[in-house]
Amino acid sequence: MSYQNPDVARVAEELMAKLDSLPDKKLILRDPLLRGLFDQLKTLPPQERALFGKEVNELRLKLNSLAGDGIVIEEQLPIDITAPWDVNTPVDKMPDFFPTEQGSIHPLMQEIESICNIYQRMGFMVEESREIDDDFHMFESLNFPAGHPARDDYDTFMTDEGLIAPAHTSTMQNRVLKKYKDSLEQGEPIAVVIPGRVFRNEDLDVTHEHTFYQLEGVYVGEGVNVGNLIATLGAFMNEYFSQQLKTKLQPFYFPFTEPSFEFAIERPTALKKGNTEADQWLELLGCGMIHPKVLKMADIDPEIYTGFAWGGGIERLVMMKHGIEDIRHFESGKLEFLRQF
Ligand code: FA5
Repeated sequence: MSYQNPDVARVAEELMAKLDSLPDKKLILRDPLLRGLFDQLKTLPPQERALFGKEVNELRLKLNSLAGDGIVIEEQLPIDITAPWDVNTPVDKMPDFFPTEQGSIHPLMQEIESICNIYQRMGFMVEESREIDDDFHMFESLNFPAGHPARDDYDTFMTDEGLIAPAHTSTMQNRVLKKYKDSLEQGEPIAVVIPGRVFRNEDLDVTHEHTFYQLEGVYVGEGVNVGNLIATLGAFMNEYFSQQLKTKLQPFYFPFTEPSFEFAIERPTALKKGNTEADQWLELLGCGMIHPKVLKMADIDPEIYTGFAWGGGIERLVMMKHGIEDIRHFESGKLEFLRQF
């Protein structure tokens, strides 16, 4: 057997040479050289650990079988040293679990569940987003051709190979349109919401994070119009904030919707401020009628079907509901913040 790691290869060679000279071959399993490899494993960065660990384990198994069948290794060596215990750990040495009553679901996850629950009751399916994507889904499928200036508005993180950490959940639009195209053609409108984690190269402040959650919504059918968009979002907001709120649209620009809007709601009572126009309204999300080119990219005929889409920041919505003043609390891990939920 040859080992890729030079340290494992050297120790393997030395231990093999030693094996024959030992009065009791089982002693090879206690050799400090072998133990040294396991100590070394603990110091390695995670990306090197897997291969190194595999090779050290292979060497141990080989020595075990050379030392004779049926050997019971009294002082067991770990199988996965990154785990807090392993299959060989005696019951009385197992670590204690924290009692479950000391843990809780993160407030964002609780809210995502309740947001999705409202949309499900409105007839929407919930689909999962993804955390690595490509140029086609981030830009091309959303009507940002190469060189389109609006590409610069999304400060994306990209690998050298061109993979992209999605900067918005709109990357999922093409996928859900294609997935539900057949049922659309059988008369069933496409109604999907997609919560997901997104990433942007941002200057951070109380309302801007580099990693945050969005909720995308897509609705497509025959004769769908802006009135349906306003009614759908308005119904959601009333349910989420448990009160009847006025809503308004103001013109905006996204390459993948035409016309495009920003959707604002009247400030819920708990967040009422002064009396100026700016104090009355909260802008919550981007939305619009799905651009015909986006439908065509999914082989949906825009002459027959129309639809709307929207995408909003989940943290900002939750901040408004609970009066949270700084978005950075969510990922801070601070217990005094988390225990309030
Ligand atoms: C978009 O991301 C569009 N994809 C929205 C959309 C979807 C439009 C479908 C039309 C159709 P925008 O960049 O404005 O748009 O972000 C949408 C929302 O994400 C914002 O309204 C805000 O609530 C939230 N958001 C944006 N940047 C941040 C950030 N850095 N930190 C926290 N929330 C953010």
